Amino acid sequence: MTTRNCILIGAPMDSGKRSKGCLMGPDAYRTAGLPQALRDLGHEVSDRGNVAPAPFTARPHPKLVELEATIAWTQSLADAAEAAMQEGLPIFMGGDHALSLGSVLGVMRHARQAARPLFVLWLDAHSDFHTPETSNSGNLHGTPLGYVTGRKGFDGFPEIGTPLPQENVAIIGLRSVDAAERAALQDSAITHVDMREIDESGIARPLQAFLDRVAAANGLLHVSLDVDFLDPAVAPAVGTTVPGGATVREGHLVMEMLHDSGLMTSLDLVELNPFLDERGKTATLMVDLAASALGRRVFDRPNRAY
Ligand code: 6HN
Ligand code: MN
Ligand code: MN
Ligand code: MN
Repeated sequence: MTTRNCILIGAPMDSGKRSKGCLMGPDAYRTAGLPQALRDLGHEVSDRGNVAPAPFTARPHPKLVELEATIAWTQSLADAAEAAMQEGLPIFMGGDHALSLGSVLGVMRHARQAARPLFVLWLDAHSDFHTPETSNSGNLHGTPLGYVTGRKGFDGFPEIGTPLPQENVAIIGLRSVDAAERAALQDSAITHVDMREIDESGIARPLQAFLDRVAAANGLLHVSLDVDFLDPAVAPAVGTTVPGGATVREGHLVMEMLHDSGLMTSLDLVELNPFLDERGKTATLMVDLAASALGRRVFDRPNRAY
């Protein structure tokens, strides 16, 4: 198995939505044993501690939640992502999904320098394709795919340069998409796979088709794993639970296929809210999924009771 240089980056970002608790995520991943799980697989692992937002001044906004904080996090996380990409495989321990505004931006900058196309796999119940204008909730964790693909209305955020092509994005696990997002998504070239499709034909086929495209283009692959991709029965520690999500095995199969492909170059673990967890079971499952993405095989898994 290829040894990877895993760079763990804590991103205790909690500004992407009203309900709080994701700031405890990085320490929950550490407590659940993420660094050791990856070392046990033979990887180099360095935990770089937690990133902090760039300095900012908070101002009230009629609709958007913690806009200035979110912009400040986007700046610092983009820099952290860009730097870590030169050294190895960054794993962002979130933090809510607004952290991907920064992590994906930093990875885009790296891909540009490396002259490689970037692909993004979004594992989520939601499409996170809003803009600050289309969002009904004002929660910016619902916007990162809108931002990185170049949708308008992200005033005050860092310039993204050339947008991520919609063709290079696949969202898998969908079961809660707002009307404005649905219209934009259907008009887009983003690959979107909902739970109905997964129920009928399985998760492996659309994933493999996407991975084949990444491989054919010699692309970099950023994976963004939202806790709510998983069914709330097995992963309750998230503020945006939607019933009918991926099973434990569907989650692991995705991660195992990612490992076998050898294509993943960066990973976000987002939306874990330890305040809502049950005896650490969601944090433990997320650590196990990350381990599968880095080479743990089902046969070798430790005995766990979720
Ligand atoms: N997430 N579409 C809803 C909103 O408020 O814009 C939910 C967003 C969920 C965000 O999955 O990270
Ligand atoms: Mn999300
Ligand atoms: Mn979600
Ligand atoms: Mn479509």
